[in-house]
Amino acid sequence: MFANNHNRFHSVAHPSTNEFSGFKEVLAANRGTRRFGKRSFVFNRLGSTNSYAKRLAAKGSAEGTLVIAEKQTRGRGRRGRRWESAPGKGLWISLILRPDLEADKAGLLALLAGLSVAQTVETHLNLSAELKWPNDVLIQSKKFCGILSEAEISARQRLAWIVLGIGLNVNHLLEDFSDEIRPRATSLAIECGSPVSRSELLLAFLGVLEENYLKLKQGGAAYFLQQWIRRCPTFKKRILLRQDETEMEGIFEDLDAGGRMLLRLANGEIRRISAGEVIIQPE
Ligand code: BT5
Repeated sequence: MFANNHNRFHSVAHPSTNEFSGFKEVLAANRGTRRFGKRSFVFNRLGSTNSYAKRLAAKGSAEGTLVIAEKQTRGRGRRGRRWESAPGKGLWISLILRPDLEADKAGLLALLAGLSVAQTVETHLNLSAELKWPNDVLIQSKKFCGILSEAEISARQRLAWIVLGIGLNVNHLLEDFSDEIRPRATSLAIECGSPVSRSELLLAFLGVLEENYLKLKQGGAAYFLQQWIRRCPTFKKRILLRQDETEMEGIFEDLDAGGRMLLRLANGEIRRISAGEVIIQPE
């Protein structure tokens, strides 16, 4: 579906500058999804697509509403961390879902988004992606995608809505990343060796995510967790998990039905973890 010519990329200084992004037109012509991206808000520049989508969700916007920006000035990671969102290089998107699931299933949807990114780049770009709990998608240990999910919980402890924010480095060259993240970041163009059409990638991803989401709602959680685990190099391995100021070492034993990590500590105790940072993988 996409060009995969290893020689071409290096002869093009800034591969994305000539690309017609036209997300609005591309989304309007999309026939590949039933609901995802049918309503869209397209910006040249926005603080954060997640912040905007959360406001839309709170005002009642429909499931499948998509917010996308060419550039974010305040792109966010988890816990207020910064997400680098260079103009015209990536896909900076947020999708509103109204899954009517128990609140403790929110983590599952973030895992599903990461899995869908991995499956999209495998199928459409022939790349192998790795998943890092809870929300990173990597290629050969370098991060090209992060997921930020933010939800509103109803009084009945169900998900009133959830915004899935997906940041995907597509046409970055290494010099487009800050010194701070350059050693640990990559883009799809770097990995393919040629530029990648962001609009084709967007449509492909929305199709995969919608199909996965519908299957999940029909009771397919166990299957998705298996698919997620298959792509996770630290599964069943010894890891170091950081939560705020504390660190725990243990074996990444399993995922529960809500996407939480079951971490087996040295004394045999199993901890159920819903947030944290896998920081090293000592052998
Ligand atoms: C994430 O946070 O990985 C979630 C990122 C979600 C971004 C999307 S873009 C669309 C939507 N709108 C938003 O405002 N956000 C979402 P976390 O796990 O906390 O990782 C953040 C860390 O990743 C930073 O502290 C950096 O070390 C690193 N980082 C920042 N920008 C990056 C990039 N473009 N590529 C790779 N790594 C990056």
